[in-house]
Amino acid sequence: MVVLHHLNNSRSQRLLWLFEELNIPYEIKKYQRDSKTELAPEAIKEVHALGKFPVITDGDITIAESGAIIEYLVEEYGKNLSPERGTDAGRSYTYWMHYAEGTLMPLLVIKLIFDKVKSSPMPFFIKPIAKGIANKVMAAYAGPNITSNLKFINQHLATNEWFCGDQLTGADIQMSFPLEAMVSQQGLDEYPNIIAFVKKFQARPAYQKGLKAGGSYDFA
Ligand SMILES: N[C@@H](CCC(=O)N[C@@H](CS)C(=O)NCC(=O)O)C(=O)O
Repeated sequence: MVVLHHLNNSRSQRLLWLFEELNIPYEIKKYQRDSKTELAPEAIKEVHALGKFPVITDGDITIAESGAIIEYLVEEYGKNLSPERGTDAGRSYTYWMHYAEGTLMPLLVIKLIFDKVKSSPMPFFIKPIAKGIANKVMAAYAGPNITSNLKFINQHLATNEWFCGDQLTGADIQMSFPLEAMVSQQGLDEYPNIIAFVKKFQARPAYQKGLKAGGSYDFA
């Protein structure tokens, strides 16, 4: 049976949606973030050396990286969630599958780190310097890039029901985490197609089942 190593409030939530969508039996091994540092527990390093979530095992196969896991599960258990390779939809699938963790998530992580820098306790004379650096990086790099990426995604969703056309695929599941995290934290009122997309996938019965199975999750 496939085992999902699942961290609360994390990228592994989207895999629970995928399992339910594919209707395959799975087992969840739950881990909790440290309540102060929010870091993952060390125990996951016994499953995969890098100590990040999600990780799955399927018999003696171990796979990390959400994109690699989604591709594996879809290939093994649910080809209907992957468009035919060599078609426009197939190229789109590869693009969005890489884009989610290769382009979009790094920008969100930069924002998260600098927001943390600004709100962290520190000596009063360091605070303006730290705040100044954080604001500069956000204004010169991360901020404009996040905006251009959100416009790009919103535009894509204006003419595509799902990321690869008119059918749900693994790429939608891969894109779901950064988009629902941003909608829940920032609202994204100026990007109505992104909001509609998030509402649409969150309403799916398989998504709701995955949500119940995973436990606490702040972004739904
Ligand atoms: N690109 C990787 C990112 C893995 C990753 O950073 N996971 C986060 C969860 S959202 C994690 O394990 N964080 C806990 C930590 O760094 O201690 C993937 O998509 O699987």
